[in-house]
Amino acid sequence: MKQDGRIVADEDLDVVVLTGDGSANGIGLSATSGAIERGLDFLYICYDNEGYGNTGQQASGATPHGARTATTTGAEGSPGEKKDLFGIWGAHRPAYAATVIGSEPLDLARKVEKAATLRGPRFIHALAPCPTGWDYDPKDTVEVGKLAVKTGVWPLKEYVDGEILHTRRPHPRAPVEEYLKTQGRFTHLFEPERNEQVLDDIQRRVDAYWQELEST
Ligand SMILES: Cc1ncc(C[n+]2csc(CCOP(=O)(O)OP(=O)(O)O)c2C)c(N)n1
Ligand SMILES: [Mg+2]
Repeated sequence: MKQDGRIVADEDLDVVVLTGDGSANGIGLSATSGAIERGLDFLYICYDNEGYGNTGQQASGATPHGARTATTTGAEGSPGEKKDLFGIWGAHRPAYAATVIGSEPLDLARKVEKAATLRGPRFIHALAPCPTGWDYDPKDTVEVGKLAVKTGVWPLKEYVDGEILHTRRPHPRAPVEEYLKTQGRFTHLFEPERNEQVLDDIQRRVDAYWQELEST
């Protein structure tokens, strides 16, 4: 646009990408990787409702283990693991990356403000509880978000100058069941009988994340 004279050369343009998890983890990932690699100046915000929502909540690369989606309908739910998109961004050494959630608005605001002051590829990854896709009453959105943080399922952190800093450390950590039980997409793990195997798998992975962090 500058070359064509459609904007003046010194115009301050902020490029903001707003995208879902299906696009960020799958459809658009290679293009995004190329943009980070080239050091382009953009703020990339992913609102992550853990599935291809617009087309009917099919499983995406962000769908957590055990969740029921339109394409993972069996007794065990989704067999895969949620992709570590924050880690994928971190591996590119971006200018900044952070995870946020709407139920922690001060943490969210601080990180977005920080991202806005920097230049280069910057990533904000928002877990976005989704009443339709996750099957819960919209009035519980803040509570579901708070439980994602309290149980350690959604770590709040940022990547600055090659280092990862956690901005909240849930202590004591609530059992993941408290979070899972709020959502219809996990009902099959509790009814007609408890699926101890999958529940243990989910808890173990969350425990492993925080234990590794505490040992470093
Ligand atoms: C390249 C491409 N493939 C498929 C689609 C069809 N499509 C439109 S919306 C959508 C779901 C996107 O999911 P996500 O990025 O997670 O956003 P959400 O709808 O969950 O907010 C898909 C697959 C598309 N628009 N473009
Ligand atoms: Mg989505």
